[in-house]
Amino acid sequence: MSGTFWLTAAAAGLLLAGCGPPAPANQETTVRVQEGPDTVPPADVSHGEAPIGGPQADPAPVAAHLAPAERIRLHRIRLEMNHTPVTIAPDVRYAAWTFGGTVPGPVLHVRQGDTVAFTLVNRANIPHSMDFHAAEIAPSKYYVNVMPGDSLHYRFVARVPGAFMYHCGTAPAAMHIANGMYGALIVDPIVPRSKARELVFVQSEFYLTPKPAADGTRGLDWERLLSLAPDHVVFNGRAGQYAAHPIDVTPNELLRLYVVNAGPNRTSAFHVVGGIFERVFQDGSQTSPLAGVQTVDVPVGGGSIFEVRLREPGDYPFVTHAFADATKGGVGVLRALAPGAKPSEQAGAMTH
Ligand SMILES: [Cu+2]
Repeated sequence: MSGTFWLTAAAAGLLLAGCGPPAPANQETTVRVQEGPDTVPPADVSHGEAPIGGPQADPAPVAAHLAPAERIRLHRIRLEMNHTPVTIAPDVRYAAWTFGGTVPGPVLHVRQGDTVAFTLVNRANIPHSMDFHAAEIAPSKYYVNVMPGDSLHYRFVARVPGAFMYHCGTAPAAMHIANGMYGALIVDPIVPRSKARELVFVQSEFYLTPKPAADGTRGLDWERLLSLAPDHVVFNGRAGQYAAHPIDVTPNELLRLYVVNAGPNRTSAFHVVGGIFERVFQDGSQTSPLAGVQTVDVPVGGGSIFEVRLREPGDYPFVTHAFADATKGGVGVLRALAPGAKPSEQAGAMTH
């Protein structure tokens, strides 16, 4: 929708009550209302900041379901860094810097006490690096620049359970993160958590150059980044993708949402509309979860674990309740299906 929005006299009279006498109901006058988001007909569902159920042409959504951790104690993980275009919103391609060719990078999943034997390979044309928030090692030894064509290997023990960010730490880190170099590493506790449907959401922002490059991609606008003015705020790399493709769940089943906020700038005020979190494990905290809470901030560079049950069939948006950011794409939908209902397109079952 563009330009102005025209209202009949009767509807305009309702909107403009107090601004002068409304036109008679039978008079076919129109009132020009200044363009703005409040002139767009609202979605039927509360917090419907993005259309629910997108057109078929929408790109396939990124996987949200967390695969179980492999039952091994030594995880050999190799990530290649390269620069490649990715889709961040319908019809928006971004010239991203990536771990493994996707934004976010792959979700990594281990158990407390496991060793990660990590190899980083730089296929890009500038230096990059890797900083695991789940590791307790000396940055001066391991979070160092890897030159183009070079590689780096190090190990760490994932001693603390939780939802952790990983990212490139090469300066300026805000640029490397804003360009897409981040992901989530989930560490399960030694005593397994209770059975649940587990989903991972990495929130982040994109700051776009005003015009596309010759190849049609947009790049990073550094001034917009410094002004904290993102064009898109996304879960798992694409604006509103889980509103366009809701994630099917079952009423009353335990949902466990691992939310990592990569930023680089905006706090996530994470909230599920129509739900109250039974427990929230903030960052690596296992011993004293919050209970019975509605919205919990996930700081930039942090990750928390949210447990919630949706009590009846229906669509439940999840958002950052900082609503400018939800409007920019930080919104998705959990669809609690009545028993026997036909499943939606399964967003969580698909991959990049
Ligand atoms: Cu980098």
